[in-house]
Amino acid sequence: VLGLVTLISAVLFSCQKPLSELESAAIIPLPSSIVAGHGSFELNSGSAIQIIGNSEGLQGLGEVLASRLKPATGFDLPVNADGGDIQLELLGGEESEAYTLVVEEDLIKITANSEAGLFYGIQTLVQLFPVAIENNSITEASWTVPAGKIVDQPEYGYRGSMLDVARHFFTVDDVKYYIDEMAKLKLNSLHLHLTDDQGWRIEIKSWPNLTTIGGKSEVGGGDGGFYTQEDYKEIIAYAAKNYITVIPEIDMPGHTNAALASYGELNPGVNLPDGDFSTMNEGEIDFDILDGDPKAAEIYTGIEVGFSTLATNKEITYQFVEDVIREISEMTPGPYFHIGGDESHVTEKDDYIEFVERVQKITAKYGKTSIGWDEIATTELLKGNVAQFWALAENAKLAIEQGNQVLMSPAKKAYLDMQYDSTSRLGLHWAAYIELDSAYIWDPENYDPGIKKQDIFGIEAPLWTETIETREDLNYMVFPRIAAIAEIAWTPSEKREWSDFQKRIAVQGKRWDINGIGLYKSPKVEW
Ligand code: TNX
Repeated sequence: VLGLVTLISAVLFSCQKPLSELESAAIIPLPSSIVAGHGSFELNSGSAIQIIGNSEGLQGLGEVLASRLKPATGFDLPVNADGGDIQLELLGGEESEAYTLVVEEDLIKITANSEAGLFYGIQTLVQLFPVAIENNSITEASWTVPAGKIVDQPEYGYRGSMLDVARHFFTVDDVKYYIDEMAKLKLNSLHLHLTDDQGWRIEIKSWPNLTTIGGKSEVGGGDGGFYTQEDYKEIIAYAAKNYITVIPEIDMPGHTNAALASYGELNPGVNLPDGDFSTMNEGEIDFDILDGDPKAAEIYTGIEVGFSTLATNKEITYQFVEDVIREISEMTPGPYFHIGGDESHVTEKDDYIEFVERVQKITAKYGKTSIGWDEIATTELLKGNVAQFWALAENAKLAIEQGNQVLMSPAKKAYLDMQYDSTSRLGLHWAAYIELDSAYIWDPENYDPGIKKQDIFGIEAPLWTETIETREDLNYMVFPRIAAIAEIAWTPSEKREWSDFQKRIAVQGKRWDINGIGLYKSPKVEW
């Protein structure tokens, strides 16, 4: 009997193609489950993309895939409702970002319960083609995809990166470029740090000086710049097509010199009358009796932090804050508004608390959940609001004690502006030098004993731009580390292994090279 079984399985086995290399494919972030099949699928000029299911975005998703495959292959893959050897199927069922990708010899099928899931399946599929798929002109190659099955879903629902467009301004095109690269790594949240001491970057119709004055400076004395409301909406729409939510940040009450330079009345303690000013409302003060209105601050182009504050005890300040939050919230479909709150070193503690508590109520009034840097946890947080851990675990713990969650951006690991080592041509190093292995080897749920898995809202890698002026600079700081952070946010910790990531990131580096991204070639990788 045993002989017969062996014989039968030998016969069956000999009919099959060898096991594919799907399990060692260079997918970043690494999927939760990969099982190799036999043989491979080959894309050809007769291939077609079939969309199955009911949703407005399906056609667009088909086109996303077709346009990713076209430049290198030259194939004009049609997107059809019937017939096609690459199928995208939207299933009914509970909303999630999960997807399943099955590759057989004559069929590729991606299924998901949401458009976002299909979008992530598409990103994985593109990574399964030879790296030459990234070429921008027609390339002779056999466009094969290893057979097998991938079942995948993210570990964290918020997977983000922050771009500081305040210290140096980045154009709408730069931001779109950043969105494209984030999307390929399955990041879903773009936090825009829109204001700081050195510049105000978003048009506010009711306070026009913010951009006519505050928008025209940046670190080092350059011209700065700002987004019109139309520009901002364009960024939001572009992000949405990439299943990315934009989180606008107005940093306050500190980091506000650009606003204070635009409007004198927002400044505290300048030309104020004697007496108990803090109990007076703006309307009750007759500035005419003073020797002039409060003076606007000077434009600031240095990189020191912690010297500025809004006048937290003037009603005009809250009118200002409310106008800004209202105008931005009305343009922002995403549920979050980032209120900053970091390094307010010249705001009295009590004033800080009162201010942050009041501002949280204003964002709630406009339907948004507040996120703020970890210092906001020293105030009473509204339910559901999020503290972004960057420096102090004590603050993260204060948030957790209040029943709020923490967005993990520990500066020692997740800050994309930290230098790789002492020879890095850009960046700061106040928190740490962060080589690629250091950016990869950490676990959010074990980072601090006081922060448990259930306390973690998500993971975000901020890029501060004091030393970053151009897209080239940005590329050097962001790539490859953003891939490490994306994998920490997507892949369960027990699946992550540095030696395996080292191999996959080398292949990813080839893709970035083809796309002209001048990444940092870390000596920790054999590129
Ligand atoms: C600290 S991180 C800051 C930023 C700087 C950054 C530079 C945080 C909430 N505040 O204002 O740009 O360090 O690494």
